[in-house]
Amino acid sequence: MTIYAVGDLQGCYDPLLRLLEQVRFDPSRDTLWCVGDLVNRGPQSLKVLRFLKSIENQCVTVLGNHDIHLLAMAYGLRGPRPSDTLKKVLKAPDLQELMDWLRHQPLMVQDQKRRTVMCHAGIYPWWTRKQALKRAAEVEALFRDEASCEKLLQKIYSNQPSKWKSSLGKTQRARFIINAFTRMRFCSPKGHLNLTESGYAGRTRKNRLPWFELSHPDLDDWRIVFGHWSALGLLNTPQHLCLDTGYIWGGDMTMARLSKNPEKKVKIFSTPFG
Ligand SMILES: [Mn+2]
Repeated sequence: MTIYAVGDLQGCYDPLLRLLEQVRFDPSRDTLWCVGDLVNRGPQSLKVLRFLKSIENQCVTVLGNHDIHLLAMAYGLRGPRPSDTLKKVLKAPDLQELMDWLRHQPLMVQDQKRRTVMCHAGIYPWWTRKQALKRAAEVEALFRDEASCEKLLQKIYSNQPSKWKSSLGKTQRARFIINAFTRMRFCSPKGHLNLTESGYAGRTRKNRLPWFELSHPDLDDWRIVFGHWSALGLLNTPQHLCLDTGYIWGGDMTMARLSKNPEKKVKIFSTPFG
């Protein structure tokens, strides 16, 4: 089995198809991993969702902040933002099925053989791999139950708490877990998330480091596949693979063939904007 991982699709279906053709993706043999943010900003969110749902047994995706925004809109809990392009999805006759599929997607996945994990934004540096998986599962269970999903979506839109403590109350805990997995970019050396900055230039500031520059207790010989941070460009090291190359901003869309051995570099494929 070959695993191909693709960066943020953001409602862009055509370049996804071009990449699948380029790698000769064969659903009987291969699996597609998506780093999340399947929808929004681009013009083809509905097509992307229908396509991924149609290959759901060959597709592993994690939830991104835009996917969660769409869920909140579908439940009528959030209004549109000026840059949203989700109207077609929200009016689709199969909206309910698509949203049911979406809220069953995880926040984090792992492939033990390849020693590879995937999430949308990153893994909070103060969590071990096992803790991260457990905390992801905690929120995934809430999303999978329709009533608790709706309740949770009403309460997650805040940047607080900025720091993890195991003593956090239920809602604060869920909110932090979602923010870390789907929105994190910078973190302070003491563990505070900075959720307001998205650039990359100021990376050397003392109190604001990219999350992946802070060491993880037990992920040294694992690879973390993620997206969400187009300003980074392609990041391809043995430990970190960021596939968000900002297609929606005129960059490439990027796909990687994940090597069986995480120490080996992955093979990168890309298709230009347009
Ligand atoms: Mn994102």
